[in-house]
Amino acid sequence: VRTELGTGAVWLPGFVDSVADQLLQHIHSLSQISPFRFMMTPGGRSMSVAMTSCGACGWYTDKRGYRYVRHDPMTGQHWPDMPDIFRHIAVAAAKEAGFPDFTPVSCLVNRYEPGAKMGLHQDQDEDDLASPIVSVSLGVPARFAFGGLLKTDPVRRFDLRHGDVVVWGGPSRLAWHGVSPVRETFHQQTGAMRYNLTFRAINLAL
Ligand code: MD5
Ligand code: FE
Repeated sequence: VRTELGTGAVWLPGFVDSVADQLLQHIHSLSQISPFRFMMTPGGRSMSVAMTSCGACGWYTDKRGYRYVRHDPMTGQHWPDMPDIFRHIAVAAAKEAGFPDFTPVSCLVNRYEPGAKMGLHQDQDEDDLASPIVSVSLGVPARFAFGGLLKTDPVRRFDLRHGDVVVWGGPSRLAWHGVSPVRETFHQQTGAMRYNLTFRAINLAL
């Protein structure tokens, strides 16, 4: 199944169902190397979503701003390698959505506990806005808000479930989006948590 949510935004429900347990095991392993942490926005507020990364660089925020960094500031070491199965599912999903040249450089791993949310924002720290972002949802569902290119454009809301993949490319790459507070519920594989993998191509002289 392949549903176009907007121009360039392709929803692949259940795309990773058969490998979801393996993905969760890798999330556990890589979080032993670079732990989940609550980062600080440049405005000085702690995020409610806990994050870590794998791959050649990782998204980071503190008082100095949003950026990609080659080393995990928490450990001083490189971020853990991107597992092969992560890279393979990201490339396959992008291909399925019509982006055959996608090469993920970084995977940001988001962990939502009950009540965690992500306010309306655009992803524009990658300096490669021609490439899509591939996102993989695992665990408890989340209500996702998908807007337009202007912050004031109306948003559509829909639920992202365990195993779903969305490829955000073309004009949707810079659409405003957010995640409503995750409700307290139980998922067999993740307990109360929702995880989201976001695969990104980065073009920065780091
Ligand atoms: C999430 N994460 O569910 C989402 C999935 C983030 C983030 O938003 O920045 O970590 S990625 C959703 C996304 C990316 C790029 C464009 C659009 C959505 N979009 O056009 O709606 O944790
Ligand atoms: Fe985002």
